[in-house]
Amino acid sequence: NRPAYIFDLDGVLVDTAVFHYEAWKRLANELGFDFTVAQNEQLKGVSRVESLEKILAWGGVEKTDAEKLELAKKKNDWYLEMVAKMTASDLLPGVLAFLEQARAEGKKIALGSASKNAPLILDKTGIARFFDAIVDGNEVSLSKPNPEVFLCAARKLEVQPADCLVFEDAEAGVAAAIAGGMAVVGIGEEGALPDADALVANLGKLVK
Ligand code: B16
Ligand code: MG
Repeated sequence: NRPAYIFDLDGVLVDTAVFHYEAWKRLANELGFDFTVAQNEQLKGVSRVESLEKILAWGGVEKTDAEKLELAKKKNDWYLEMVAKMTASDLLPGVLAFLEQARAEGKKIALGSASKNAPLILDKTGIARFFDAIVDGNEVSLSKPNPEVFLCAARKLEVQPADCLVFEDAEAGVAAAIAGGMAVVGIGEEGALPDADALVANLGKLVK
């Protein structure tokens, strides 16, 4: 029963993970290799640059910083083509109802995402209006599991970490919330995210 909620974006509010996966896979394939679905799990909640570094390492490919910048842009352009088609129907089950419930209960609401495209996605899916504060990859450079993104959200909401409940789908995100001294609800299949305080399949399960 905490007064502030902090939501991760990808995997909690929307399923942009599939778009990220498709775009990264296309890039890897172009470079002449592939990676597994299990490896892809390690990219969740991780920034664009760090994701690219991991993928290049898996493929045993070396690139200069300038080339990396170009590759990251290429991936992001493909990703944005998919994001451009998003609407409210791309929200994960129960998201709208849960955000409405949280508002009605007077919760302070923030976004804590690693994505630089977060504002665009909130806009396309029509949920920007629910957020009192937004912290995304444009202002935080330390990737989850570093707690910076969530601590910054708490500061913007003017609450203490102990007042916050984080909703996260990624291992790195759950670790970030714990490191920040916050409680965390994991979003995932049974058995996933063992370190989370609770686990639900989606936010709809928390609608009263
Ligand atoms: P962008 P989240 C994360 O979003 C994604 O899970 C991760 O796969 C992605 O690389 C990262 O955002 C950066 O996204 O390329 O749009 O800046 O889960 O922290 O909301
Ligand atoms: Mg996520």
